[in-house]
Amino acid sequence: MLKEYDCWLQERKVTAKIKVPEVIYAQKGGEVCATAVRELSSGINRLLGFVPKVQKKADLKNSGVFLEFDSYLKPESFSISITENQILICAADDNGLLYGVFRFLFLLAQGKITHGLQINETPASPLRMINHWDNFDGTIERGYAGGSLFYKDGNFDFDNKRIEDYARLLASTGINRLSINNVNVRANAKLLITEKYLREAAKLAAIFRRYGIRLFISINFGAPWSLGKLETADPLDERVFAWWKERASIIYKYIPDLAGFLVKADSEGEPGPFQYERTHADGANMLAKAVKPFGGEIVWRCFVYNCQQDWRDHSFDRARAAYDHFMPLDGAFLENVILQIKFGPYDFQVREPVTPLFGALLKTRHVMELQITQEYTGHQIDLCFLPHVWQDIARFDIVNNENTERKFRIMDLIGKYKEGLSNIEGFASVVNVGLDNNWTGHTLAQANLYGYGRLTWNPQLSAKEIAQEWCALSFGEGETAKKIEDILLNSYPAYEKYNAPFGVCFMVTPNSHYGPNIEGYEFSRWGTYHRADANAIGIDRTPSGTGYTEQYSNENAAIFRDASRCPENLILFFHRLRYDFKMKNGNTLLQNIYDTHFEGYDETFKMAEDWKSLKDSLQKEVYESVLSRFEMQLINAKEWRDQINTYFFRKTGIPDNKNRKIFP
Ligand code: GCV
Repeated sequence: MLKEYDCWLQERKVTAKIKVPEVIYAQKGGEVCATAVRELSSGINRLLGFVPKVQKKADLKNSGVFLEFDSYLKPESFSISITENQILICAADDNGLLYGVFRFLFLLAQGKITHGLQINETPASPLRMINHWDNFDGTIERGYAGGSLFYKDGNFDFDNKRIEDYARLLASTGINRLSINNVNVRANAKLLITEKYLREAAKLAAIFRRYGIRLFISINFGAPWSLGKLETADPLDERVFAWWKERASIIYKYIPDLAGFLVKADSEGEPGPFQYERTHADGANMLAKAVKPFGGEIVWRCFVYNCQQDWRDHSFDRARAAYDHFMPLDGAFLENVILQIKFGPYDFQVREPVTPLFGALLKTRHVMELQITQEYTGHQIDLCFLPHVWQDIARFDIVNNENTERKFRIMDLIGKYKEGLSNIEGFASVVNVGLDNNWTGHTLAQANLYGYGRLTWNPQLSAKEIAQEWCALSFGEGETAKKIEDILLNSYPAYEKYNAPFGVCFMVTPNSHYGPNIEGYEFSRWGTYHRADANAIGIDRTPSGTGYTEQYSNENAAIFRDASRCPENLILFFHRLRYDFKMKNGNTLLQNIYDTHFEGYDETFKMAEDWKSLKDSLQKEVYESVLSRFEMQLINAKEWRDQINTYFFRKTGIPDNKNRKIFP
């Protein structure tokens, strides 16, 4: 029986392929090591039905499960060795032991613990971070799974047990950092860095600490004037620095291991250094100096663009913004500043190219920002298995040089920053959880949270591998799990097809970002246009247009600027094309638009039917709650299909060559 609340840490009796010893020998470590021992003991009980004894003193001759420290291993790494009568989990530090324990339990649950097994794992990314966009009033910006786990009515309000269960879920996939409040720091959230709220924040930090997760606080760059009664927040004003320094010393009294501050500055109305004609390096470095004595870091977002654009002005291209703002600053940031860059140049669209800043920034630490919450990918009403999106991103080759064997794919570069190949240190992602009993609204959206953690740990994992693991852990082995795996893997292609194929982006309802509104953003200030007319669609981003293609490495620029070489799933991002443009399958662009939208709906219909075929093998509540989401998704997919097809039929007057129904 799936307990939705337990996600991938289900209680299930498995038949182990080896005899798991009944004694755990645990070396003395810190708080996180104690958690590892508890998790191991309760995990064995959950899966094998007995509670092992825990002993401190290890006799290596005995049979037992041994948790050992091994200083030769890298930070947060672990090894697992299974011999005749012993299970050895080794790590250099507490976090490593906890991750080793969870991996052992995952493998046990999947029947993969066998004699002679030897595993060594090191996380690819040192920084594996979750961002909460939770507001103090209890709402969550872009949240689709109920209210905030942390706040209500302007105050902290959390259930310790629930937070602990959440920390356990995150740690089990390897998450080690978490920001607790929305990057839009408004209303009471500005006061989070004052004594009034820090006491409560410290309690939250204490729970996450036990699971090896350190917190970030999102701060408002304007705080020195909005809270501090200074008339300025100018980063080069000594009084402003002194204010932040004092603030930091107070904050760190409450949370001594705070990871640092997360900052959204000069973006969508948030204050920032531009107001004082200072650079983002000036802003970030001033804060970095303030937190440095306490070991803190500044995570500074690169989502900086002009959101007051005039749609009439074709010369300005929002896609260029992150690179144009931050590339000139490469090397200007202090060592405890990390830039957080959205994966694409726009904003978490269903398909956009990887931003050219990755690979270009060589002297600045940075992480890639993803979005687990489904802002543009169906609001956790529509099923969209995001590891599929992320897999494509991870496979992006920043150099793409055909003349060399060497690959410079994102997934190979993550964590290699010390080798001077890239400075990508890991990932941050906006999370998809809330107070709903199943955490994520759509039960199958739990796979996205799980998948994000796994991918930050090992970006080489494919969407299929992640789907397989998650299904086995959540639904057990067998036919049902296999069918759900197929449904997950079919979901992103279907969603992309009825939503915005060929990288066209933003045909979505303004503000809510659910459902179609094809010209919703066409005449707005947000800079996200497709400019469809009777003959053509898309933005020319080649040198004859906005020149965005030239921000990429030579080889990538050459591919993107040439419509015959550009990947078709991105072709409308880079090119303005006539509807009669011939695609690789021999059909016109217009016919491909019609085809994908019909297919997207049909594939969604098929997913819903596949789900219905599982009725007798699933527990009623799970079956019905997911079915009701599929019913809503079908309505949405139909709207997308019909509105888009009608829109282009009306523009062009050209019918579908297969004579399917397009409404006039
Ligand atoms: C937190 C998009 C979203 C906003 C979000 C912003 C950001 O514009 O729609 O809700 O604000 O991104 O990432 O800062």
